Amino acid sequence: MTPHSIAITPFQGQKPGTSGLRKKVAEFQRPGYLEAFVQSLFDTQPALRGGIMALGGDGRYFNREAVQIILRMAAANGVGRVILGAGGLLSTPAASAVIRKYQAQGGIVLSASHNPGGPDGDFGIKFNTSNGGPAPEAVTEAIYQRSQSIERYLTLDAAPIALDKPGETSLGDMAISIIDPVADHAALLQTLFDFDAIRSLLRGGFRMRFDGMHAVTGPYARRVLVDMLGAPEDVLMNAQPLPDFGGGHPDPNPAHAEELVALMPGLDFGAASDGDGDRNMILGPGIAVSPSDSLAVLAANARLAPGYANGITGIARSMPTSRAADAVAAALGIPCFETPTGWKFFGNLLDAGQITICGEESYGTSSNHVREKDGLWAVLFWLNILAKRREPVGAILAQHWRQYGRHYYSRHDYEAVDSATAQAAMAQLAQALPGLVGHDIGGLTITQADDFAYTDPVDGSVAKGQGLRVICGDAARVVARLSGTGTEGATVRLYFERFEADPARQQDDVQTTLAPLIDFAENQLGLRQRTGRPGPDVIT
Ligand code: VG1
Ligand code: CO
Repeated sequence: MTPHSIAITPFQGQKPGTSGLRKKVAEFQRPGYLEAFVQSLFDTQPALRGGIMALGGDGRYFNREAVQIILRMAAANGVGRVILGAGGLLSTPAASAVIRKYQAQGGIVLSASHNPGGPDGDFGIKFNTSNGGPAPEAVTEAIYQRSQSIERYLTLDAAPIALDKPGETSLGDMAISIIDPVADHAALLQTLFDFDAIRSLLRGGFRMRFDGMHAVTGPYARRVLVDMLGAPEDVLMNAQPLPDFGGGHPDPNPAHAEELVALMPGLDFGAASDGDGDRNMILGPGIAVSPSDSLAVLAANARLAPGYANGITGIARSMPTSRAADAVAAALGIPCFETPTGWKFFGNLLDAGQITICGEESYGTSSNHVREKDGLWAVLFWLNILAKRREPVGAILAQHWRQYGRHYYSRHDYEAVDSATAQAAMAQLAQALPGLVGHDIGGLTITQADDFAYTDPVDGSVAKGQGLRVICGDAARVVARLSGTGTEGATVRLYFERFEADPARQQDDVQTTLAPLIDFAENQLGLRQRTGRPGPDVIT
């Protein structure tokens, strides 16, 4: 099997966004499209030649075809060994764990995460580096630059390999180790949490459901919750991965997980994760835990879990994530870092040991056990806390707010807006920023208004244009930014945060509490008016 070279011309727009390259399936199916991007990756990542590469995806439509294409290309490009999840599956956190365990030089994860799948849905490809984390911007930029001048790709003529059974095989000179996609990740999680305590909680009449949303986490949840922790089979919902996610939107938030939300009055705990298993949603009866609060609660209770019994060194959160975590860090006397949106910005801080736990408002939390966000990790962490504290989710939150204050929080998304309209709205706010300081929002004085820029404290790299923010001291914030994961038009995200120290006012309605901030954003950006929509498409 000799590698051969196929001529191609570059495709426009192969620029990875917040998390990898995401496009409509039809775009990825264009002849040479996936190949052009993958060859750009091999051309710019010489360490993969002769090295080890992990490969797997979230099982969405086109996953299996893409795996075969990438295997042939990897062999032709001289990769030494591919570690492949059986069935072509690996959740994003599992891929991170696998890269680290097998000391791979990198890995490819096939996923468009929470974006819908199926023939008319989205597909995506992400590259993770040898630390197990999403490629930093310098790497994705190099891949993109290469894609703009690519003129050939390398492949082999070979029959598709059988993907589904673990074992050793090969393609040309390249070894392929097909592994159980769940085992390594499950074993890692077991080292972090008190499985005995969780087992006794689950056997003691505790009522929970885990919603896999027909995405990749189902098999992981089955192994950990049912096989290892002894939960009854019926804790699992939608646990069978399907190429179109059963027609659903594999985004674990109360808006998209209605089926689980509807069951909650009769349950003690509900959880869900997204397409590629890196997000998590946590519900208690009558309460949805905001992801920003979840990060803060995990940090405050970290010592209850064996993996964090010695405490945490620091916390990081993405800029739009509420400052609830900052309050915990201050109380613990540890640093709290504010990074741009996207997990790639946590990598250096984790590698340098400056943080142990990090999270985003978009239902992502994780720790230094991997270099990705980890949905099942967060669910187990909550179960560990519940097993030790034996209090309802709502009581844990109420106590947390009494101690640290409550950061009321909500995100409003205007999805698939015409790009020019979205740009104009953002430009209007950007222009207004310098004049806003000193004005007030509902009686709160604006102390700072800027476009967030970040200098990485470890390597000094700079990321600019990371979101417009209007800050009222510690009391409130309004943030606006454009999504970097959408595949249609532009999605505008508005983030609202309001601090409340008074326990008597910590159980109010979130949207009502945030109303002055929401009105301010409409005055500044005019999204309702510009789009003709009555309000945001999704409120979380
Ligand atoms: C969104 C979230 C961001 C997250 C990213 C990838 O990005 O806001 O916090 O890191 O998705 O998550 P954006 O640019 O659309 O706001 V996942 O689970 O979709 O890989
Ligand atoms: Co995801």
